[in-house]
Amino acid sequence: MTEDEIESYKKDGYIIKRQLFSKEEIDLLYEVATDDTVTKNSFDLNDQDGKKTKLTLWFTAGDDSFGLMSRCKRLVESVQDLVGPGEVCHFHSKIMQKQPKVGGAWEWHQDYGYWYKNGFLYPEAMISVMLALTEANRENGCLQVLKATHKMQRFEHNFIGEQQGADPDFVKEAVKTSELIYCELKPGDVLFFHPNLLHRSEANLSENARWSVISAYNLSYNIPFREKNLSCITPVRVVPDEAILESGKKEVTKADFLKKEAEITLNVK
Ligand SMILES: O=C(O)CCC(=O)C(=O)O
Repeated sequence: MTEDEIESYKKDGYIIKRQLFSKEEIDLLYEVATDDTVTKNSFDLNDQDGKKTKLTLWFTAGDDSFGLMSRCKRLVESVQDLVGPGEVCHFHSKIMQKQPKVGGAWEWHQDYGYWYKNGFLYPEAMISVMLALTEANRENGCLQVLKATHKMQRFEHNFIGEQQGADPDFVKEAVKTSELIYCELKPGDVLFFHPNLLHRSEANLSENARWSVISAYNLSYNIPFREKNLSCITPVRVVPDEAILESGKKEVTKADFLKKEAEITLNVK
């Protein structure tokens, strides 16, 4: 990250790095994402209109293609530049599968609205990183953010249907005073965003799938007192950028895939 990019992240609460991953890498990752192991381990969360948002989530970043992606030098160094000093750990990754016509919406929320409930004390030590596996645009429900809302407080989060959303009264005020940004991404683009940045996405009513992977990171000093999973405080074993392609197609097979029932009690998306 350049100084300007770091400044921009601090000011706006997000930054987009275009084409951080090559077409060859995205082709390989998309092939792995559409494998049986990922789709079989996905679960649905219904939005308010009964549309389904499908995701597959795991904690440990291993030696599969997505583990290598989330541990590769360019990504971990970018995260480090944005979150500052400390040992970077991988909290979890999830493949968001927004299918054509049926992919559901996400309510306005802050990721720290959830993670606070896991007992993390320092939001500044955390970050979300979204890599587009397909094009994401306004038609297929790209992520929307309210610029600079990371400077507001953490809002109360409660269930709105099956999802947790930020207190609607506070969201209404935040919407009035903040610029709405549609984060349109091409495959290979990466959006880095602050855990207190308000964001949402609309349903995918288009003919095109919108798939992405979101990896969440944490610094090892930020030890959660209600989270049993140790990945979030285990420093990432960084691999060279070439590792993704050099290792070839490696399926995601995990002992720690998250199941929906666990999601409800753990407050982890
Ligand atoms: O992928 C999306 O549409 C929304 C995901 C999201 O907001 C999140 O995981 O925090």
